[in-house]
Parts: sequence; structure tokens; C-alpha cells
Amino acid sequence: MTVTAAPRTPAEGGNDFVVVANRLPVDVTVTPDGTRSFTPSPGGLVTALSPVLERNAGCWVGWPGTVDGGMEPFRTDSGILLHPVALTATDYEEFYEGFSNATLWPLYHDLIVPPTYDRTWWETYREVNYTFAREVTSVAAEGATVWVQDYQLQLVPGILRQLRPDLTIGFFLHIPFPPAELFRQLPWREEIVRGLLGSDVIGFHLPQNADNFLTLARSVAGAPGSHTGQPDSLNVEGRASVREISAHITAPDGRRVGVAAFPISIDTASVIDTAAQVDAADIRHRLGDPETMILGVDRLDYTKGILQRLSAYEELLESGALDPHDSVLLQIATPSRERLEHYRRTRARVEEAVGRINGRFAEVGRPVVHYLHRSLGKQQLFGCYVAADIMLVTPFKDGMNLVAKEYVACHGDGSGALVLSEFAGSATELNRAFLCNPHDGDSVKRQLMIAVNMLRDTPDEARDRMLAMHSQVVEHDVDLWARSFLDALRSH
Ligand code: GDG
Repeated sequence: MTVTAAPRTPAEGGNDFVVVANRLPVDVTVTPDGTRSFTPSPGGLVTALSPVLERNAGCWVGWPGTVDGGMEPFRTDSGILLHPVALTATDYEEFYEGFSNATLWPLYHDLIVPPTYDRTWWETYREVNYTFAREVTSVAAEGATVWVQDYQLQLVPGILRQLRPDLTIGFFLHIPFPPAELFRQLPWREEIVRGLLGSDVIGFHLPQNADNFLTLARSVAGAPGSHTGQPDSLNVEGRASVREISAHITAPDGRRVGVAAFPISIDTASVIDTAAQVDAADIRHRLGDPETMILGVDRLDYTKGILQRLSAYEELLESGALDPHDSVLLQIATPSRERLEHYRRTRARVEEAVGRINGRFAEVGRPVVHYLHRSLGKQQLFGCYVAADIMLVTPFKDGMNLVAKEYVACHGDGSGALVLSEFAGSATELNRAFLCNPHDGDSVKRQLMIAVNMLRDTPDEARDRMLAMHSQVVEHDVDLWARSFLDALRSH
């Protein structure tokens, strides 16, 4: 299918504010008689955007998570219209698993595994982006604001700009944006850049991501092999700053596109509230009342460095730095993208390591690693955060990492310690963490032991560090993220 844009008329009685994301914020339940029902799922993005959507008669456009047929739009209890986009099984394989998660995901995470460049996947990505954009045009009122989310939908701003020039369009990327020299590998790089430039404002987590994009925009349109007929390079002014627009790109159609960093955060007040209700002592008791409880919480993704964290822990047990009678590592690994080869391989290696470490160091009835490969309820998850002495967050690359912020939010009493990869976006704000380089096993081990020893020997110092980070997430919550992006978009 060719993506040609026939202008669309605004939806009568449509919505003034539309969020479009790959997934709808719903959980699908199938009853024994086969009836499907949809309940809103309580993700961070939903919590952040719900008040804005409610105030503005808003609508959320996205895929409901099933490939077996369509579904009617419906309203949540709070009045938000959920507008489903139907995807086929082939769309799911080629657009979602293929181009989004086996091409863009590894490319944007610094090639931790090699990306696959497949023309068929790319064509499906374009088609599905076109489908999402068409759905937006059917629900957006004249002059509406549309906020497009994440790497799966990078062509949507450009398509919308052609279909509906009356719209105000924002785009936010939830994962890192790679350095230009990596991005330039992508055979369809110009189309992606032009797709993003359909926006009025493009937001990233960090100024460094935004600067990568600005550098790329300076060069990619006129790169050798360019067949776009665009000028040699796009005109770029300024440098990216945080929460305000101080950098602009002049798009090929003459519009000024604002670029800035808007570090995402969590619904801190609600995390603190939930954390106050958990029984952390019970969790520690069920783990055998260890002296040191270490925690890891991640989607099971090769970017998260789970295997490297297990290896560091194993070596510390081996050397005697950690005592297997007194230490427990609880690793919660939420299932993710399980049909993709690299994910299957990562899972196999992680599970092999868990088995090996327990085989070497566990006693009967007393494992040294507790491993859960499933998703926990929020209450239980936050109970683990509160209970843990040390949180290990060791991604090789991560846009932000909300788990680190959630842990810190749960430790308003100053207890606990965060060992955090310097390659997680959150390391910029949580700079009182024990920062480590996950590519260097010695660095992970060293920072983990500094944290263990500080909690034991100089607890006041550990407490100061945690309290400083706690204030950071109290003052910079997800509401600030949403407000600052939308204010920038409005005043652009
Ligand atoms: C992408 C970017 C960026 C995890 N296990 C369970 C569970 N979770 C929740 C956590 C947290 C969320 O999932 C994970 O968010 P992260 O930010 O840590 O990581 P990604 O999924 O990779 O998110 C990332 C983010 O988008 C936002 O822009 O920060 O860099 O990669 O909220 O609590 N929740 C429940 N049970 C679990 O077992 N209920």
C-alpha cells in the first residue's frame, strides 16, 4: 500500500485533545463464554494523562492488544474515550515485533544486539502508522492537540500534518535517541526524520537524546544516497535544554519545530501512598529474614543487564564478600516480547544463571536467588521495593528507567540504597545513587559493596543520599512532565 495523504475533514463533535500510543491503556479479559471486556490498566502514562484527557474531552487512540478482530470505541468511567485501532496478526509480527522491536529497539539502544533491516517490515510499519493517523483524524476536532507517543509511531506526525494541517502535533520518544552515526545505518532514516518533523514539538528524556536528533537533522537529509529532493541539510538553531524549547529545526515546509528534553517521571504521591500500605517485614520474612536483601525489577529485556547483575552477585558470593547465609537477591523479570529470538536467548541465559547460582550457594529451603518470571500486582511490587536494602538497576542503555524512581519514592524514610547504571536516563537526576558501569562487572561489584558497607558502617551518609533522591522525585513527578510538555506545545 502506498501512503498518500488525501486531506481529511475534522471530526464533527470530535475531541480537542488526543493521545495516540501503540497500546490502549486497557487490559482485555475474556470470560468463559468468550465475551471480551476491557478495563483501563493503571500505567504511569495513563495516570499522568488522565486528568488532561478528562479536562479536554480527550480521546486515547491505540491498539487494544488482541489481533482477533475489531472492537468498538468505549468510554472509561472518568469519561475518556478509548478508540481502538485494529491490527492483523501480520501487522503485529511485522510492525510491532519486527520493525519496532527487532529494528528500531536495538538500533536506538546502541546496538546491544544487531538490528534487522527488512524492507517488508518497513512497509508494514508505514502502513500501520498510516492506519493510526487515519484513526486520529476520525476523532480529532478542528484545531485539536494530538500527542503522539514513542518509537512505534514516528511517521504519524508527518502523515497527520498532511492529512490535517489544522492540528497541533506533539511527539514524545520514550526510549533513547541514538548518536547520528548509529542512526544513519537505518535504510529509511530520511523518512523517519521527516515523519518526526511533522510535529510542532519533539520531546526526549534527556538533552543528550535531543542533541543527537538535532545533529542528525543537520546531516541526514543531504546524506549520500539521499533521494528525497530535500535541501542539503535542515536548518537547526540552538541547543536542547530541559523543559523549555531553546532549539528549533526549520522543517522542509518552512515550519519551526521545537526540540527539548522532558524527563519523564512517576506518580510519586500515589507510589508513596501505596508504599505506606505494604507489609515489608512479611516479605523479608518469607525470604528468610536475610541481613541483605537485594532487588532487581525489569521487563525481561537484553537491554536491562539482568545477566550481568546475576554474574556480579555470583562473584561476590564466590569471593566471600557477600555471605550466602545472609544475602538474598530477588529478581522479578516481567515477560516481554517472548517470540523474539534475542529475548528467548536472554531468558534462557538468565534462568541458567539463576539455577547455577542456587546450585552452588543455596542451602536446602534457602535459595540465594529468588526468581519470578511473571508480573506482580502493584501492591506486591511496591512491597518488594520497600523491603529491599539495595535496588540493582543495571541497564546497558535505558531511556529513563522508572523502576529506579519508584524505589526511591518508596524510601522517604531514607532507608535503602540504589545501585544505578550510568547509562540509564534516570542517572542524570538520581545522581546520588551508587553509579556503576554495567559493561564492567568489577564496577557493578564495587558499587554494590560500597552500598552494602555504607548502609552498615555510615548509615547517615546513605540516608542523606536517599533523602536527596527522594526529594528529587517528589518535586519532579509525572504531572510536571505532562504539564511542561503540553505548555511547551501550547506556547510554541
Ligand atoms: C520504557 C523505556 C522509560 C515492572 N514489573 C512489574 C511492573 N513493572 C512496571 C514498573 C515500571 C514499568 O513497569 C517499567 O518501566 P521502566 O521505565 O523501568 O522500563 P520500560 O518498560 O523499558 O519503559 C524506559 C519508560 O518507557 C517511560 O518512558 O523510562 O526507559 O524503556 O513502572 O513498575 N508493574 C507491575 N508488576 C510487575 O511485575 N504491576
